[in-house]
Amino acid sequence: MKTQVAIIGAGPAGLLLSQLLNKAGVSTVVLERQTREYVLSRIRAGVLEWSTVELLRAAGCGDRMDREGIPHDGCYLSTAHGLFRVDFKERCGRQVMVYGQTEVTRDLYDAQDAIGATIIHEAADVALHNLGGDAPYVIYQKDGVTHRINCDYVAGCDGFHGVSRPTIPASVRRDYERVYPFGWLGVLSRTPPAADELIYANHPRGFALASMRNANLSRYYIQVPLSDTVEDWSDDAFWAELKRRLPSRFADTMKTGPSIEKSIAPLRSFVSEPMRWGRLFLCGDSAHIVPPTGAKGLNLAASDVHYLSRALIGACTAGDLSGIDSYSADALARVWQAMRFSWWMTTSLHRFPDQSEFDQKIQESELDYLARSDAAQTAMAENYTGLPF
Ligand code: RFL
Ligand code: PHB
Repeated sequence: MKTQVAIIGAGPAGLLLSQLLNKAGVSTVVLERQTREYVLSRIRAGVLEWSTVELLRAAGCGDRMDREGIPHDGCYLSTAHGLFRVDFKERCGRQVMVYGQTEVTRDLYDAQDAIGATIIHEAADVALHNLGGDAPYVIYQKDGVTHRINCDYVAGCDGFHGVSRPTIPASVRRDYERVYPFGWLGVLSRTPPAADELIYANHPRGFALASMRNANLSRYYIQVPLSDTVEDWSDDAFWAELKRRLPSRFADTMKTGPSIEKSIAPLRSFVSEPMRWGRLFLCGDSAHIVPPTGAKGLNLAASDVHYLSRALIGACTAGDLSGIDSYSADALARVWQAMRFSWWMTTSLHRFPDQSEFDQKIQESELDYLARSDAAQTAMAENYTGLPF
């Protein structure tokens, strides 16, 4: 088989890249390790920056998001000093869209089906070859048969545990990492959201977040020790702990119900540089991971896709190599801004096991300053709604 761009991974990065390239007349083949059903069953991010919203519209898959997504003008923060709201629209003129990653992925699959794109599922043992030369190729197994795809470029959109990043020699790569000493226990429930907007709560017992998917689907998280397992948390125990950490104004009226998904995710910040090696381009979680506190993971995948789609369209349709030459630097500049913001949200809102009384006072002062200062709220609003790309 021959294609211009072989895309490894059918997560949001791979599917959105494929969609934008196909629309511009660039051929792609997407190789995905899992089944389509598995990809569509993953519950992950829930908040889209406005630039992500606009990119999805430009890709021709924004109609359902525009009908069913919920634009939010701000969010609540709950701290030792009480509850306050940051009004994004007032501070920086922008909003975010609450629309689940599961729905984004479904819309992207539908759009890819509509234009007859090639997505191969259950592709095993994907291996990338000749990336430093002019004629890269990808080998994979499907149903016990070995296949080969010849291509001009390879996009590594295969997430943190994919094959693309490890293909870049260790001597070329530089990895930067921070692992946080706690995880998030997440619950999805068919209940009305606790509030009209998201609530980020800093509490002596640990962080909590009240989020939502729609008028009858809520997503909640609490900070838990890394040693905890899902089996340690019955639904009743989860609701009781969540209510303790949320402001009573919301906790007292909150509707609870059976969990329809429950999982624990570790938190880490990770960046691998560079994001290009020869004809291989890393995109999304394959190159970087953020802790979910700033809601940036999916949005960073979208900004990488923005830079990479423009670069590959220039190279494949006009022989213009300037975009592929600057891709890594362009993407990384924005990645590090989101890293900093996600790290700041995480360190400001969580309880760290080794937090000294001094650290505690500094954290309280940070949040107190945010509560009082227009400038601090503007900085948060600008970063939360997304720096431009
Ligand atoms: P994805 O979504 O991980 O997709 C990568 C795809 O590549 C496939 N793959 C392979 N395919 C072929 N061959 C191989 N060798 C392959 N190895 C892997 C995988 O099956 C998968 O389909 O990466 P992408 O597209 O870069 O998108 C990034 C986002 O998914 C990610 O940033 C966010 O979901 C991060 N994230 C969250 N972000 C938020 O903003 N808020 C959240 O609440 C939130 N929760 C989460 C998350 C990520 C999680 N992961 C990765 C474990 C919860 C979890 C559990
Ligand atoms: C979610 O709804 O899953 C969500 C929202 C905001 C975050 C993280 C996760 O910061």
